[in-house]
Amino acid sequence: MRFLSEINSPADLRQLKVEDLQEVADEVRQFIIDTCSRIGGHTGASLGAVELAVAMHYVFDTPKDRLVWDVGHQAYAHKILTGRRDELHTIKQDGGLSGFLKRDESEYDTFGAGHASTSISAALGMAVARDTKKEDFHVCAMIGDSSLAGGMAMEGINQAGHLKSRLIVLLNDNGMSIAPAVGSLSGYLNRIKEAQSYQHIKEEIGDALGSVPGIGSSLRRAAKSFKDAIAAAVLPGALVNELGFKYIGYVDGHDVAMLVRALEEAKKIDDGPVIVHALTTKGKGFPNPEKSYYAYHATGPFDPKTGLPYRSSKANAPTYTQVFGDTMCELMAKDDSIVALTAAMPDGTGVDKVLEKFPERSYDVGIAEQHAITFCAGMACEGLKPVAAIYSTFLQRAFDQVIHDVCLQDLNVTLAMDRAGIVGADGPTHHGLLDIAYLRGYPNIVLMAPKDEAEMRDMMLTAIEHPGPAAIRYPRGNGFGVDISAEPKKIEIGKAEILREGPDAVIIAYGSMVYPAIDAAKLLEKQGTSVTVVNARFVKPFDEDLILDLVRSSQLIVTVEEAYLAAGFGSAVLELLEEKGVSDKIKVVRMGVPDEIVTHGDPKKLLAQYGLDADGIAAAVNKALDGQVEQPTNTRIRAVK
Ligand SMILES: Cc1ncc(C[n+]2csc(CCOP(=O)(O)OP(=O)(O)O)c2C)c(N)n1
Repeated sequence: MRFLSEINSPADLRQLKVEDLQEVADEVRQFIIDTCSRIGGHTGASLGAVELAVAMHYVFDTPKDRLVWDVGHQAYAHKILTGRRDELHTIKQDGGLSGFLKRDESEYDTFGAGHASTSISAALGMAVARDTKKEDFHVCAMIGDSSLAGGMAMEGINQAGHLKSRLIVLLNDNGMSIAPAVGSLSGYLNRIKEAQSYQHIKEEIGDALGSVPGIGSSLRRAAKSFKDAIAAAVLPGALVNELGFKYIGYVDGHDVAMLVRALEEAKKIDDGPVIVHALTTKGKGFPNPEKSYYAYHATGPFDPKTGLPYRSSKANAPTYTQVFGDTMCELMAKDDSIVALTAAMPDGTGVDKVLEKFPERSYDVGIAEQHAITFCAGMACEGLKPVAAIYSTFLQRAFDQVIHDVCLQDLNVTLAMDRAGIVGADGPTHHGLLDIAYLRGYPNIVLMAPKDEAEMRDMMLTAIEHPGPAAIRYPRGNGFGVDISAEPKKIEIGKAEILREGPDAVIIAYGSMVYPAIDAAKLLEKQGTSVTVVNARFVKPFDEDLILDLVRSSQLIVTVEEAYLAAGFGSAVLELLEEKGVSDKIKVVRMGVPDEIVTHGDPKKLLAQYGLDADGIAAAVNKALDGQVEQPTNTRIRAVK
């Protein structure tokens, strides 16, 4: 590495000549490939944004000038150039760098990210603060073409054009989301590209004709007016003329010198926002990218020569996501009013299979969770049975749509909330720990969580056949390998299931915590303590009768959930006891995630840290039975009299 080993901050980069920057980019790219081939990561997304990061840190006086990255999954080059090169190998691992942007990780991470489409609003806020405080620095938002289509980005653009703020938006246009980009904005960007290519051809023809004596100049004039017509109609288009943005582009997003020129031009524009349109290739430089068109957005470890994944020990059990996709296909084959939907995560949610099998009844709406839910509500109004498969964390975006458009109107929309719980490496922005809390407080919705993949199939049918809103939460990763060959059958809504009985205590577990609760019961049995284990199945409506029965017959209830304790499943139990005037009759210990940010890392270790595994549950039962109400700091188990 001729340059990279000497670059410890962007100031070092800025000492170099423009002519050297392409080589710097090559070195950064190789560094990313070497690192990600060992540990995995958002490889393809980051490889596509290498030159953008080099050019931005070269042109802008960072950290005084503010770079705001959208999502942040493509910012590995930014991390490398801002003093984190030697730590890149720790990314997404216990105690290591975050996979996204984090304000307390670096002064160059001006705005935390992980969810899409936030950069323009945040950058505009910084630009307005700068102007209000009469300061002087540049603000540049870096956003991908699919994130640009997110509602929030559009709202930011709308206000930026109106305020005429000095703001630069660098568009990283690779035509891809995780899957191929969808929607009419993507079509619009393609038309800009096509029109410009055509224009270049025309320009060349015009120049050639101009050199032909006699006839050349008139044809050249014609070519030029044709070019102008296209430019007026397509090039500046809505963004420039209607929304108050200037436009520079497109530029080759892998040509650092060209990017530097474009960004220098953008810096000169001081009377309003400007968009610099850079064309990039996702996974640029990834070995053998043609093997899979989107598998390299994020990868596991791979062979740096062939790009092929290293074989990992494959679990036998299918993932919940796979079971969801297969079950949707089964159910949709029998009922043609069922419709499937994903918001830019076809692969991550299992909807890819459905899109393939039922293209006329399945939709990828792009990064548009809010629209997705109201779109489902509209379909439900007309008698369809939409199923929206959205990660728990991303559904947070659509909270009001779930409440106002779906629940208030009691519409038959099923929310399939994948990645509910602690997701691990992606960390705080991606943990799905809030869905119980944010959905439990409003009428009409049925909330459920399966103990395993077979029960998930039953719950899917139950939710779809339920005439009102219903949500199912299920975790990231593999099921338990239970038999899933039986036809899905409906479960009685609001009925819990007793899995084993014992007189000493009751563990009521919700969803992913049921099997660990059973294992805890087995551990306790060996120690001479015999407990009842209940698979709660529903948090709303709740099996009130069963819980009140258990209150009468036991001395201790331990509730366990993979979610925040506040407003969670355990809270629902406490509320019931209080409402029925029996809260003084039994001790309740709630196990879940306390009021703190859960970091990134190995999910098993993180769960253990909060006592959410068999050992932790058994320990909590023992402590509570021993009358110890003192909370260990790591588990924050609360005893309530
Ligand atoms: C609100 C939200 N929904 C979904 C995602 C999952 N997600 C992460 S990156 C990504 C694709 C982003 O595409 P684009 O903005 O074009 O950037 P690229 O990865 O192509 O560089 C998606 C859908 C997210 N981070 N946030």
